[in-house]
Amino acid sequence: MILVGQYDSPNVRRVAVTLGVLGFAFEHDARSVFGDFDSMRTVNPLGRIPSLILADGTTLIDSAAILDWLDQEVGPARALLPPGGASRQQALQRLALASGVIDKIMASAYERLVRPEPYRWPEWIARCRTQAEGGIAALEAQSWPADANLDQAPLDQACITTTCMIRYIGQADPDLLPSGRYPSLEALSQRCEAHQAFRATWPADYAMPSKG
Ligand SMILES: N[C@@H](CCC(=O)N[C@@H](CS)C(=O)NCC(=O)O)C(=O)O
Repeated sequence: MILVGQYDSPNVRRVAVTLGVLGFAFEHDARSVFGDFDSMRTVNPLGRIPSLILADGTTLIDSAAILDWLDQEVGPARALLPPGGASRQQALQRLALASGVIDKIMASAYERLVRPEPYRWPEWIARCRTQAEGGIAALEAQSWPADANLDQAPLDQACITTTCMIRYIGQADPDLLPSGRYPSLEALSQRCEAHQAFRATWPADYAMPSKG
């Protein structure tokens, strides 16, 4: 299968990490969603990333739909979302928070970086950043697994997506993550980023910042 999209996208990255955690072999098509827009639209009619092209030629779009397909493929015993009950509800709420933060950080980043300067709307950027901060604080208040050796412990989708969210904020709007403000999320990120499936998505020249 082929994963389309670059790893600076948190939605692509969470799919790549999930593929790695679940042991799927895949090729990476790193064409750019902005630079290769016309060719991207031949993969996904929406011209967005990620897409996952399956061996039979079927193309799946949307990270949540792709993650759901991967969970279905491996079955309930290995799925990264719990199959039901309170643990599923909790995981879905964490995913809603993390995905919501990603959406708001992305909206404000596009407003700052993509929209031509004369048309930028500072109040909208401020609103998006306030919404993102609400979601980050709510995620910080959750209790996260304390197992230091994630290579020995299963990673769930809430941990994967939240860690991809943290990395994305660090790239797109680092002022929202001052060191020490969110200690639980910092610890989660440190633990998960050390996992091989996360490391495989780092750029070759990337050095993970040390804690503190
Ligand atoms: N709900 C979609 C959102 C995908 C999304 O926001 N992709 C971004 C990159 S992370 C993108 O394609 N942006 C370009 C655009 O929307 O034009 C998913 O989870 O896959």
